[in-house]
Amino acid sequence: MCRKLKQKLNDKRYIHSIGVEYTAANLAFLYGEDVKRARIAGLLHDCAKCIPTDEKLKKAKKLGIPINSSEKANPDLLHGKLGAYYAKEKFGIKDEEILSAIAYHTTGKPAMTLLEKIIFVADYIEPNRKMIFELPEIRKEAYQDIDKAVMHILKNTLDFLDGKSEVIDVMTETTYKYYCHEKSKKDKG
Ligand code: DGI
Ligand code: FE
Ligand code: FE
Repeated sequence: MCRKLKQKLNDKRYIHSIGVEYTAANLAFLYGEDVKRARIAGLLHDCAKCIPTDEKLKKAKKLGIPINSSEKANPDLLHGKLGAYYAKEKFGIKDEEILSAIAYHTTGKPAMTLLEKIIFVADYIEPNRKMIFELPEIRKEAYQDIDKAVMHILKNTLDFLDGKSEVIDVMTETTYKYYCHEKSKKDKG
């Protein structure tokens, strides 16, 4: 699996994928997720990242993957959904939850499963990531309260995209609102 993945990625992306694999394994130890599934999802999550941008759009169209307006404006966002397709077709992954964790690792989605949250968070905090705003805090939160880390990452991403005047995927926004709402329900008791 590693050799095949290495052919599809540049060195930097491959090293990042190994980092996500091991970080996901650690989070799986802590929260009681299946370690093997976490490792596979972590390793493969970016398997479609290095496809050239215009080809991402072409491939997604050809495969009948639904493309929303933000994905059309920024086809790199499609690497999650395309990655889930390749994980299934080229790497033989049949576990739907692994495929979904790969598909939604960039935007998250409302009511994520534990495995989906682990991949979403591991992608952001893995040790090879260049320094991101508040990353040390988020790394600690990931091991104390994974939902807190999920929210913090979404907030950072939305602020970052806002600052760059980038299109914001409706799913990123929806996920953030969902987790804010969940938190306020929990705080009210
Ligand atoms: O693939 P990685 O770099 O490991 O990480 P990722 O899949 O989380 O992708 C990160 C990039 O995606 C980063 O540049 C921010 C961007 N991104 C995340 N959510 C959105 C987004 N970009 C846009 N335009 N809209 C989003 O909602
Ligand atoms: Fe990614
Ligand atoms: Fe990644």
